[in-house]
Amino acid sequence: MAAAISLIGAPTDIGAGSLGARMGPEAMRVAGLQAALERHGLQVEDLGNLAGPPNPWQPPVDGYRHLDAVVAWNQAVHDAMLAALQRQRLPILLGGDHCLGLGSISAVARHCRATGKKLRVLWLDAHADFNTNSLTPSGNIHGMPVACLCGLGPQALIGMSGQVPALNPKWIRQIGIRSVDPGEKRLVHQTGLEVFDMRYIDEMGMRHTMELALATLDAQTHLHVSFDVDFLDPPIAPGVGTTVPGGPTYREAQLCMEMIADTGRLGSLDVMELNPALDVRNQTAELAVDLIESLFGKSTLMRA
Ligand code: HAR
Ligand code: MN
Ligand code: MN
Ligand code: MN
Repeated sequence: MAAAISLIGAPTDIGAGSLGARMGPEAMRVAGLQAALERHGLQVEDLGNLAGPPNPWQPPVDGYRHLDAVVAWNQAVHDAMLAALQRQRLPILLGGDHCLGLGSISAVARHCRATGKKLRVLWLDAHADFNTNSLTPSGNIHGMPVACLCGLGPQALIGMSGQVPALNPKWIRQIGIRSVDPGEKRLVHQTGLEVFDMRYIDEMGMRHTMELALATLDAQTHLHVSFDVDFLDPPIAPGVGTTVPGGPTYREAQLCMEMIADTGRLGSLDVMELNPALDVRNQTAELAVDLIESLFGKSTLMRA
């Protein structure tokens, strides 16, 4: 995991149900992300922020809020992530709301096809993000990116990787899930998504969960982690728009990140949904930085 890192900011809340995730990239920088990674000997460049349309805060049209603007932001994210991957960098997308996971993972899927790599996507989230325009209760596209990546969604979004679907559902593991809408739940089952929900983590523990989620990786696997900060238990991570009680504790989240680091296969990362307008003294951004350090191999005892 000596890969050099590129930070890419995507300052928008275009797909969200509350405003503020547009400030997420700056909060991560203020919390010292780049310096923290550099302290672990990693080489880090900050590519600054992408540009895109403003958030017009409109009601849904045909079950989507802001579809055109969501497409524009995702195209910018796709292009920046792909360019970084093509330079052999390990890109970290700083969101921004989780609709941008679509552009990010579409770029990763395209890169893996071009380089003959296998792809595994870990979706760390309280939500399955598997709605469609007919199932969504809100029209917010941050509730839809996983469905779009599996080919269920509007043409402008599902085709972004150059192939539909961008992902085989078998490549995805969802972890921490505890809020799924009724129609969304049926579609998750129909599609056969592998979901390690909070019930599973309660019963089996984070260690066993991660052993299964990371099973069958090999030297040819590109591991992408899409980290929605609302994955975490709300008392330790209040700075998100859609908190759901009963998420992983600090220790469980650390173990999750450490076990991913141990694979040595991490190839790209999204850090999404951080909303500084709802945070308390930037604590959620600071926690995210702490967890990202673990994801890149910080461990309690120094390795020689
Ligand atoms: N399921 C709800 C909806 O689709 C809430 C989705 C919230 N999503 C995020 N990202 N915050 O996971 O509207
Ligand atoms: Mn590569
Ligand atoms: Mn999400
Ligand atoms: Mn979520």
